[in-house]
Amino acid sequence: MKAPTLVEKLAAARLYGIVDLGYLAEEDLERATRALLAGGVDLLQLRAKNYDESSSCALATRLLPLCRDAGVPLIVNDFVGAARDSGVDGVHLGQDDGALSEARGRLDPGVLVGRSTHSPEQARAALAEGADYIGFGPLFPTPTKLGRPGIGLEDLATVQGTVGLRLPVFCIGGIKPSNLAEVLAAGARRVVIVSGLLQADDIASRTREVRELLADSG
Ligand code: TZP
Ligand code: MG
Repeated sequence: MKAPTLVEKLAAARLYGIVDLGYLAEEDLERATRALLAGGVDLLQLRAKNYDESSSCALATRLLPLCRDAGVPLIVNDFVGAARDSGVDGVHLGQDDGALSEARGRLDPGVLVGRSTHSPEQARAALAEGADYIGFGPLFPTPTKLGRPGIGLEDLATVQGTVGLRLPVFCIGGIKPSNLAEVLAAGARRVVIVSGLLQADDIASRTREVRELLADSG
């Protein structure tokens, strides 16, 4: 059987994991990456908030072979140049990280460009701007993104039922195995989980547990 393309992998993705150096020591990066991949994340992001572009690029270069072996797309947060120079599969940009068209112009064709969104308006704007996927949240307040209020679950079904028909919407922010059912019942189809996976004693089994909950939800 032919291997799925990047676009097909994105379209099928339900669980997006992040190796976040706010939670992991640099020397634990490969161990955590292997565990998330073994547990079955569909996409993986490198999030290295206190690192500059060239350090992020070096970290991405370390992780890329692991992700390639697993057939899981690797996405770099914040830095278009790091994504380009490391040859990963995508870049993830926040609201203040510049125009998506500018990012796309600096990347090879087909490289994914994702956008963080915090409201239905921003979700619609990201669609209009040509994002390949969006993050939508934080649904709940979270120590991973301090200072940002939770936006709650009220708008989720509308965003999933509109923007979500045109591009993948990954709900994010404070999602744990314990509240995943509530998030899915509110209309989420796909989720990003950071601390809920990385803070587990056994990251791979926590990831498997979440995968099963997602699969059970249809
Ligand atoms: N963007 C919106 S919420 C968030 C990001 C990066 C952090 C999500 O982390 P967690 O630990 O799953 O709440
Ligand atoms: Mg950013």
